[in-house]
Amino acid sequence: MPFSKDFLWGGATAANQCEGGYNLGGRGLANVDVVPHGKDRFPIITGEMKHLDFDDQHFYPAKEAIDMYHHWKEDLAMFAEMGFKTYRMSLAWTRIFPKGDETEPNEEGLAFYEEIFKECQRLGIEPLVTITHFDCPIHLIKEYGGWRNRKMVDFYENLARTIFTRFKGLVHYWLTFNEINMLLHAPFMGAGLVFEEGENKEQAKYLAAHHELLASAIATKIGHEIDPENKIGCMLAAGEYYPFDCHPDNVLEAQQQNHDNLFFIDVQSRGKYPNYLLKRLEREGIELPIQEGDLEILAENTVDFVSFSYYSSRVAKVSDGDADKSAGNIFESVTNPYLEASEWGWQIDPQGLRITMNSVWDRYQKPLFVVENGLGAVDTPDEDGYVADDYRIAYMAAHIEEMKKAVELDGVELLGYTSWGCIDLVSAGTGEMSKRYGFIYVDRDDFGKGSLKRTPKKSFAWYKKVIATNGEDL
Ligand code: P53
Repeated sequence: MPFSKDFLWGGATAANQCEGGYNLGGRGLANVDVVPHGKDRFPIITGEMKHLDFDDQHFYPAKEAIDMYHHWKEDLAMFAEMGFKTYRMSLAWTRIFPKGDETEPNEEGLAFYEEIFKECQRLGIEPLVTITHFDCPIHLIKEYGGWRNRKMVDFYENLARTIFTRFKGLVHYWLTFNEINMLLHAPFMGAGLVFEEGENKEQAKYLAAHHELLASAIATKIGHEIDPENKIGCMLAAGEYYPFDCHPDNVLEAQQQNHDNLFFIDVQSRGKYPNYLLKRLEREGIELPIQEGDLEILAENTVDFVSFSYYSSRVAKVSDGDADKSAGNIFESVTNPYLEASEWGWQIDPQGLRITMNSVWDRYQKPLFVVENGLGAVDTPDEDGYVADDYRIAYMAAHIEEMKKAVELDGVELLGYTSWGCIDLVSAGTGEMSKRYGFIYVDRDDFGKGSLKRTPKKSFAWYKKVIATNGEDL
């Protein structure tokens, strides 16, 4: 049997993509609330377009999302019915600190999450909590400029201390920042950055990177002090870069592109900035805002495990124009001629999961956790509202099969697997509802119409069987 009997099977969501209730319970506004659906989304999430308030021209899907704020009990019951051992979710920072710089938390927000965690424990589900999943209080962006400001480290520390204290004993698995390397690709989502005119963007990103890495290490320290039972992990948007071919230029290019993503995890897991990064920043005239004592904090507070999302592998080729670029993702990649793609142009590569797991394991030698994987697809319900999503089952079965090989044949240590968007939710990249990942269909469209009714898809029964057989019967 490849998976241990306490293997953590489950599913994953993020507050900003499912919770809604954006103005309820004393919650403040966050960056993700003001990110609309439609053509302006991309320039906004990449920090190129300043948009920090609502207007009448756009639809804002995160405001209500799938209204888990009011449906969480019924949703958890469905997760329990599938046999989830864990449920990955994130906290909305602005429910707990509405503006972000208060000293005292909002009790209503803390009580909301406490209820959820208690219900999880009652159902035998271990919560896996992402402290920040692409969210940053809008006040901290307007007043302080987001993560380019070192004060953010203190605000995050206050958040971390508050939640570790309050949820002690209810939560044991934590992730500090979702897809921390996304900061380089979608800096408004990843770090609350909006670029000023004429600003050195690279410099701003690496300021933010150092502050987040420091905040992550401080949270790890506090989390361990408050409860030695806490397991605290980092989170990488993974997907190995393959060289386009065996031309050494392309092999080197792939290695360097992998470095650009992995340096964050090198810091969080090995405890120091890698030389390749320090040398490159020095060449480019970018300075890291390292202050006395920072390097010790990073060195002394490394993570307990390494988690990552995996949707696709990527391909690196020394640039000869944009002609063969693969569509549909924030990460640059050229098209891999050996692979099929999803309806959104994400290339499908189950073996890439085994390859990625091996690379990450070889590099860090810490337990891994696959905390996102899945297929975003258009689902068409029949007249009873039932979706026969065989394509999703095929995608997931193939990936779990390869994950099994990484464990059984290669000896990679793996804590668990949580599929992305176990219930349909808003897409982070596009803001659409129609890009669905769930085992549970939610009746809502791209413009907020629909009853919000939840209906199990064919994959619901399939995943239940996968969990019941501990991954034997795919
Ligand atoms: P969507 C790409 C673009 C945006 C977010 O993505 C991404 C990625 C993955 O490489 O990261 C994660 O919704 C993220 C989730 C997100 C999921 O991928 O664009 O952690 O929030 O929903 C899927 O299809």
